Amino acid sequence: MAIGAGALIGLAVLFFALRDAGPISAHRVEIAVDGVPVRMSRDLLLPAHGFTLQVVFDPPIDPAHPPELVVELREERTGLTIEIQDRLVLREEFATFTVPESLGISEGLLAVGARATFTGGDVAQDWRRIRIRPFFGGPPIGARQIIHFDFTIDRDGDGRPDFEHDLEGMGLASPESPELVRSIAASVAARALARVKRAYDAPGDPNRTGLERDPVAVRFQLAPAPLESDRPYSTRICVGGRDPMAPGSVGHVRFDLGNARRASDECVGESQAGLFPAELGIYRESALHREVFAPFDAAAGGVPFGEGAGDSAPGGTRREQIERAVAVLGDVLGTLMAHEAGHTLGLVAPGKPGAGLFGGETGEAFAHAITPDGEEAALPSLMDRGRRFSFEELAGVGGELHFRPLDYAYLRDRVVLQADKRAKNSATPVVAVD
Ligand SMILES: [Ca+2]
Ligand SMILES: [Ca+2]
Repeated sequence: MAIGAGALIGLAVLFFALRDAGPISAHRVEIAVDGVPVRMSRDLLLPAHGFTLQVVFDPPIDPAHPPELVVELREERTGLTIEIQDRLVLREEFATFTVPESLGISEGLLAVGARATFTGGDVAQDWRRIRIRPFFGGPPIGARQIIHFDFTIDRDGDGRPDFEHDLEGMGLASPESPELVRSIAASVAARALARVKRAYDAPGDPNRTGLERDPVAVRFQLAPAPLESDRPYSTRICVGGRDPMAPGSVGHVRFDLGNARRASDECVGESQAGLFPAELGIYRESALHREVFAPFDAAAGGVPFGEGAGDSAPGGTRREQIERAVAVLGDVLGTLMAHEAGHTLGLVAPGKPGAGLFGGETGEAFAHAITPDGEEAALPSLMDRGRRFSFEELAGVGGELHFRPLDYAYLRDRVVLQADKRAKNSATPVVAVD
């Protein structure tokens, strides 16, 4: 009964609001948070500051002739009302505002109203309620997290990085020349790291901050943290070799809900984890994989790099082929590294907001992105289930994979996961995810 009455009152308020606005407007506005589609952001919990608020225009506007726009925030508990007008950043499709700490918003329900008055007197408005919650124990990412991708792991104990052996196995460097292997390994690692950094410094402003850049505050590096004081914030993920317990897995790490463990070593211990480039052969049916690696693959009639005629010459076809192979392998590995790093940072929390972030709860979908309907999204994103991706998608053919705006908002400490649910989830065993 109470719910029914609430809904009726809500409808009445909306009805009068629409009637007050006069004739039906040709323009619509919708309030959104963190650039997340409204359908996915409905039950999100937000921190007291740092999140972004949008007024989305339908149809888009001409920023040279913007509507008169008023956004009002009202704390339901205290009645505190704040009007925002001049601090809105205007784009064609939306106006946006990052809520600063200085606004002093406190925990509880926040009513947000937006009214746009267009030239000619047309008015469009929207309002919604937002739930503000504190971060218990601090935000999940914070400011000091480091992820160290270690390409020097030597699990088989032969005194050489396993990754070098992987490259030889693919024919990308002849075992005859240790110097060549080291140089190719360094090139692939650098290319992969650059790809990871692009994922965490996303183009396209996923959270609609209105800023040129909005990088995640995590340092990604190929060397261990040099300072003792950085160690408590450093996670090591290794690249190289195979996991004998999980043949065919190109990578897996332990999922870390809420980034409860800032310092961790994903390379050693009971459950072996990391990236396993030697398993990329699972994609050998892909046209791109064939095209790129066949020239060096003895099994496909190729010649390992360093053993072919003209391999030591500065230019030529072989040189172009190896550069392309390094680039594709680096981009594929980097995409997988960005995905696994996401798991160690807490993506994607299983369940719906406010406990989860639309992460799957069972099987292969566990801790991977799903839609509010529990399906796989039509367009792939970086935290989809690993086996969904084709080799071409991992390589960024037709556009690189990105984090969903919701996942990015988590990485930027712009959403809060409900603490009581989190405690319950943490009690479940930590499992490795692909
Ligand atoms: Ca080794
Ligand atoms: Ca972690």
